[in-house]
Amino acid sequence: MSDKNPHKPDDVLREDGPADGVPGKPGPHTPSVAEPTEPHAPLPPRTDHSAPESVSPTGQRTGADPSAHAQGDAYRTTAQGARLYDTDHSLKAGERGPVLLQDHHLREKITHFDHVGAPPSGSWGSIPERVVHARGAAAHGGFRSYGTAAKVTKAAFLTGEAETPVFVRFSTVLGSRGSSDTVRDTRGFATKFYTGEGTFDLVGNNIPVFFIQDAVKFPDIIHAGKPHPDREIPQAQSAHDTFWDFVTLHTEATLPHSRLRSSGGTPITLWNMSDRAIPRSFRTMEGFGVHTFRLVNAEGATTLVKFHWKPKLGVHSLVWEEAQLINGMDPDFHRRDLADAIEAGAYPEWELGIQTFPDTAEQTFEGIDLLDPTKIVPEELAPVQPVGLLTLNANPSNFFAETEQVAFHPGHLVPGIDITDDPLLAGRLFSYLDTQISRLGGPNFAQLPVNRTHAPVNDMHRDGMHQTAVHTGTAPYRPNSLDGGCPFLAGADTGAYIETPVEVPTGRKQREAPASFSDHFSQPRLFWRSMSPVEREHIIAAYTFELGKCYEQAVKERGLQVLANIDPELCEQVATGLGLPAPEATVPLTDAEPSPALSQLGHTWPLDGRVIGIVTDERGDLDGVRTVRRAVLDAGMVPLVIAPAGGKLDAEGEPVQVQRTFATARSVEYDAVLLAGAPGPGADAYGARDAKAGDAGTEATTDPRVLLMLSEAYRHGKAIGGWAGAETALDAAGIPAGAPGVVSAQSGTGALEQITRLLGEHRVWERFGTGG
Ligand code: HDD
Repeated sequence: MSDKNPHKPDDVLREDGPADGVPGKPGPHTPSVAEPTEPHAPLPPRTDHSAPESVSPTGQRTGADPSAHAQGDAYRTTAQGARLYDTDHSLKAGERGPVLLQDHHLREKITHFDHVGAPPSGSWGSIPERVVHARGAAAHGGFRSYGTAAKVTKAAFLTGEAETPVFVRFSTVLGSRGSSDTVRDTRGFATKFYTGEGTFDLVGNNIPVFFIQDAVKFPDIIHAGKPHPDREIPQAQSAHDTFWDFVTLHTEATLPHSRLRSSGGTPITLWNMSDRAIPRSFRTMEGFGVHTFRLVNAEGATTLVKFHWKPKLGVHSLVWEEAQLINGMDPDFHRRDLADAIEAGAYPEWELGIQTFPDTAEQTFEGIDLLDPTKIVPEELAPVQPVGLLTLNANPSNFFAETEQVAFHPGHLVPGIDITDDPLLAGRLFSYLDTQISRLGGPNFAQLPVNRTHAPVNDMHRDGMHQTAVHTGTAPYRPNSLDGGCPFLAGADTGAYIETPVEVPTGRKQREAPASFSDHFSQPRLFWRSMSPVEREHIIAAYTFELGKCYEQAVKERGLQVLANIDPELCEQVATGLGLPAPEATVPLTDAEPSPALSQLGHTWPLDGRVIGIVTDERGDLDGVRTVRRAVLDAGMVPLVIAPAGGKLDAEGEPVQVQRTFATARSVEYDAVLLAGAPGPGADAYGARDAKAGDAGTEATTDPRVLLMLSEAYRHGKAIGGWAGAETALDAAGIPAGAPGVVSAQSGTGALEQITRLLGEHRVWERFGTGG
């Protein structure tokens, strides 16, 4: 891909010059390596930009409309023009205390953000799409507790035996509703438990750390990640200047003068550059509640916890080229995969687990700040204890009514589950309720079928847009005597939700983060050191790609500085790819003990649902194909027969149904590819038109689409095999005989047996440069 910005003339494709300045000379648009902190007049518009001009009633041009100059003065203000001294920290009762409702700037900033979800154009879907996590897919299912959590919580759905109905929505974060599934991004993993005590929502992600530490920064990170506001490019990508500009600024270490301690984009950015950000399937993702929650047991004792979802199928990712190909070939890849698996009865399952920590005044564990959502607690320090099993077993019957209208909210809590003073969680408690007001058209969204609680509702929320409940009585207030005092309040013994009366830390009312929030590098280093060589190779390639797609030199340089503070090897390799010098670290590098649980390699996973493509044509060993299909099905996997044309392959015996043709099949759909035995002359050509069986003098050439499938499968580390005569096609595809993960056998079952062993590790890791 060209490095050139098609929108900029050559002379502004500069390394160090501005868009509207002299090439080579710093000008007003040259970003600085550090965040500018001295107030100065706004930068002039770029030469290629112009704002709409106002026209007088008589048609005279009156110059640019001043309203086009919002964000056009040196000092940042509220919408009412009051100057701000801090827009990076919520107002708290003490440094580690709860966020205050009186923080009107926080509420103004988040409210404005919440209500900008874009209405999709077109006839389908006429409500604003979610401002983040717009693209998603969902399923119904059930959660069965193991009863093991009773020690730490009284929440009935975590302790009792009854199955709790659930609705789970998976999503990407940045892309709009029509974007592709397999982009590099964090994935949402939101679960609604319809418990008898009220609804509990666990609104998590597939990455256990977050971009920022304080919710007041959420509009900033999302504005930086979303398409550039001038041209609305790029869609659903983080590989662009504004994203990297933001995440590489604002680290205390690189900005010693800044009072901005809370930001911390570095940990999640590293996760996002790892294979975690391109999952193979929603079914093979872990999920995390991210924040530390507080559980309360029947005796009132409290425990701090982090929630984890562990997929039964194992954690499994795509490789980057595969993800990019899928974006074009099947943008609905993840959505389709989830729906197909459920329809086929291969119900995905996740175990819910908790890490537990003593609820101490410090709210730390082994020196790790539990209120900082950019930090994990390694599983080796606090093992994940299983508490129940989630099974997704039904697809929605109406995408709009269920997947689109479902409204999650971290404030949907049940007795036994309470929150902590994590400042990111505090802002979420406001945002999710607020955002539904415009997305779902008013305050009564809880009455939509998918959002209705399974517990009896007895509220006094009268009237309002889309009210469908018919409240009775004449006294919707408390206290009242006219309705006989009804409804009454419950107490601890009658199932009330009572907040834990924890001590509030003392201190001033302030906008500041605790000092521990400014450690942005020790955990990224821990993550890096926990990766296997092949995972490191993928991370290096991802950074090289993403920073390489940035146009601004200063952004690339700052990106390298952040990497130098994580690990010199990572920095050097990426710098080499960018053709830039590698800077030295500006912070001491810690010798963080690696956490093997963070690596996706080194495990053997179940084979359920793995897809095996079987390539054949009418001259192939169809008996062998039938036997292999049956064996694949018996092993709980999915066989897909691929042939030159659709229909049935008729030979003696039962006809073989073709499921994919050479025109519709691409390697990305399969976890492994098998070439059916080719018993006769020309059969190993797999459908090539010029290779009629037995044609003397005609050189049989394998169909180029089969060759492409094989070479892609090989590059992407997939198991490949064939039986009796298939070797010629492998050879034609340039796949060396005896290469790792390439098997050949006398019979189909022999080849399948070997392939199956390889699939347990998901991929043939030795194929990647560093050899796993
Ligand atoms: Fe959020 C949606 C996950 C921080 C504001 N978020 C949303 C969804 C998920 C998450 C999975 C999609 C829910 C669905 O499927 O409908 N968000 C997270 C996690 C976070 C997080 C794991 C940090 C630990 N979010 C976060 C902050 C804010 C928001 C700090 C704002 C202050 N999130 C929203 C939102 C959304 C949302 C604007 C968009 C649509 C919706 O809520 O219902 O309110």
